[in-house]
Amino acid sequence: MNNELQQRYTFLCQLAKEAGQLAYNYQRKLIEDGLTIDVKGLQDFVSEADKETESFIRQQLTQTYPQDGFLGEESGEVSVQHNGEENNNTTGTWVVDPIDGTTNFLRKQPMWCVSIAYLVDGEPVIGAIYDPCHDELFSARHGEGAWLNEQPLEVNQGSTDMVGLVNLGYSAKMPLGTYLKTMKRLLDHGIEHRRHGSAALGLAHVAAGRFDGYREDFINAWDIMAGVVILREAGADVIVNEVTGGYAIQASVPALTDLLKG
Ligand code: LIP
Repeated sequence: MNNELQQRYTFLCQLAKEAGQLAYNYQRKLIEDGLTIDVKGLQDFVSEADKETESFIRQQLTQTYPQDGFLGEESGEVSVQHNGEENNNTTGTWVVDPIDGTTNFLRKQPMWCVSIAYLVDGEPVIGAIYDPCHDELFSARHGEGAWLNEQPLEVNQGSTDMVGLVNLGYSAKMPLGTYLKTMKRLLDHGIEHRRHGSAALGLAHVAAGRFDGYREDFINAWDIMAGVVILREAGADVIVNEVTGGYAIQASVPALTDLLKG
């Protein structure tokens, strides 16, 4: 990995943990005093925690890497340099979900995380997903492996009869019938599923061998890009397709790829 990317990776891992701690403190505030919450749509919420955490991440990134682009769930595409000038020659783009699993966060549950990826020519080359509730940092550098804190990450290497647990994601922007067919196909083959409401964490857990696959048929770039590079480096089959307005993603141990795809 070139030195510039290595520096970004080191910076990214520290930033993900700092942003996660900030968001965690907001969840403590939520539990004690409450937070301002806006409704973006059906089962789609945003709070001051999301906005302030993303603002912190954006400020750190644009200050340190003013030549890079930025895409965040709450502030959208920002390609303006730190000094306010238009930034037309970015070397790469940071893609950020400040709190993935927002509904869980707002219901004072632990299944949420910070997800930050750096893309070059549209492909994630470094990524970090931090779960502050469990102090787990999932990270990866393209071609250099994936880690959970200091330990190398690898998908479940169990024999095929040990492959049997999948994490599914669902949003109202995808056909319900497809989701139900996927569930039925898995159950017909004795494969159990869970649904946690955080795509980034679900993807990270596949990389850690805690699940054998993840599938969601409509998702946003900021939910998945860090997970994609982490999963690729952990040995998963990763299928990302562009759909109208977003992406469809599937990641799995090779033994499950065809069944999960359907
Ligand atoms: C969430 C995703 C989840 C999806 C939800 C939502 P958010 O992201 O992680 O997989 O099913 O609809 O998009 O909104 O919590 O950042």
